[in-house]
Amino acid sequence: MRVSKSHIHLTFGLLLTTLLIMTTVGNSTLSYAAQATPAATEMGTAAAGNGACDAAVGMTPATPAADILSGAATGDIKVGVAIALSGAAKAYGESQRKGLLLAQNEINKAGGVDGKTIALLIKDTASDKAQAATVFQNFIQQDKVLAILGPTLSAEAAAADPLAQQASVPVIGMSNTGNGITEIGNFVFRDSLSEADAIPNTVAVMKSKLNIKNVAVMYAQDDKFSSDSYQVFKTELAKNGINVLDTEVFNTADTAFDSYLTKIQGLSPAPDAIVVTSLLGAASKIIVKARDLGLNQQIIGGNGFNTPLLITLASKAAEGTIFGGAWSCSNTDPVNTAFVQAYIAQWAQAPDQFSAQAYTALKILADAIHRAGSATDSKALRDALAATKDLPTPLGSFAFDPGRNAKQQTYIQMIQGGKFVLVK
Ligand code: 1QQ
Repeated sequence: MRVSKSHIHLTFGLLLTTLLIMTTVGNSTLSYAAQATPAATEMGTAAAGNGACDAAVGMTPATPAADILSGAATGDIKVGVAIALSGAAKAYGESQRKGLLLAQNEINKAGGVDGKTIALLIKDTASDKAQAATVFQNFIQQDKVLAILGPTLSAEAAAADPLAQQASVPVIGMSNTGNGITEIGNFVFRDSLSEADAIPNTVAVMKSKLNIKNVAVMYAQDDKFSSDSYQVFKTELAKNGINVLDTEVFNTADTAFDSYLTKIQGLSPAPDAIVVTSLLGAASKIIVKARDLGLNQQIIGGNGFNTPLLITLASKAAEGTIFGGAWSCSNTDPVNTAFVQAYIAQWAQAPDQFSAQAYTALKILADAIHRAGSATDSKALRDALAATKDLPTPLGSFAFDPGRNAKQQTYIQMIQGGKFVLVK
């Protein structure tokens, strides 16, 4: 269910779910929405787009067809793609790669941009700042790309984007949600919704729908996205009068979370929820360990949770987890439905937010190259990107705001019955 005027009124099913969550969380019994099943269908799983995604759950991902891979780096317009295909952000990077290849295939099969095909030069940033900077440097100096898509992590963007800015090469971040990204300069854009925009909506749901009063917070201090998200949560929780009983700080590569969670388990009063901001690996380990230890509070996450791999990794322990994001498979807008179906047909796998944002980024770029009237003038391209307007995409009708950020609605989702279900 999207946050749109037509859906402002809560349906009976959603109300029922909300009441169940409120009751169970309020009583601190085993809750995290396991009992909310009656509303699952009502909450969007029956919608066309989501139906297609749900049907793809359990499919064995396809071996990429030769035609989509072999020609990826061949074409008239060189676009650098700097994504994490190894390291802590690998899961997101893989989705981005698939979304981009799909978009490239569609654009080139339809004749390219004004007759010129797009070449994607895909390089692995390894989830590493220094490597991301090196990849950018090579794209700019050796490959002389027209534009760069990526890098995957905000931490990488903080290190690499200044190089593109200096060289006047436009960059579109496809997953950077941390603070200060587009402030790097006027050649830096992002089509990913910032956590500063998404988290206030998540906290509003925590307060008004889940009746959460006290929380424990856990965040990875060594990753920009994770620590920026923590700051946003901290501010928003305070604004909404939600008490932070305890804050536990860890590192992205940590694998043992017993001591942090045992400390949280000993808190009095007990927190109503645990807020976790980190990338997928640590997040899934925390969720599994929390349930192992018998902690039954609702777990609230952020952008790092926006992949069905969380369900694969944490399995049943992931049930009831809530997080905000910029895209939903259940959005039945025709452009999104077409994307979902094309993605599943290509990859035998459901898309996620990261693939949708990557697919959209290449469509935004192609549209801007066309409007710039040049496939070589990077300044004209920058201006055309800034003027992007009313572009139909899986993320909705797209435009950058004056600060070159994405402005769109937040979808709050919960894992329920092994699926992503909209809670608002
Ligand atoms: C960022 C993120 C990550 C969680 C996803 C790639 O949002 O680093 O900004």
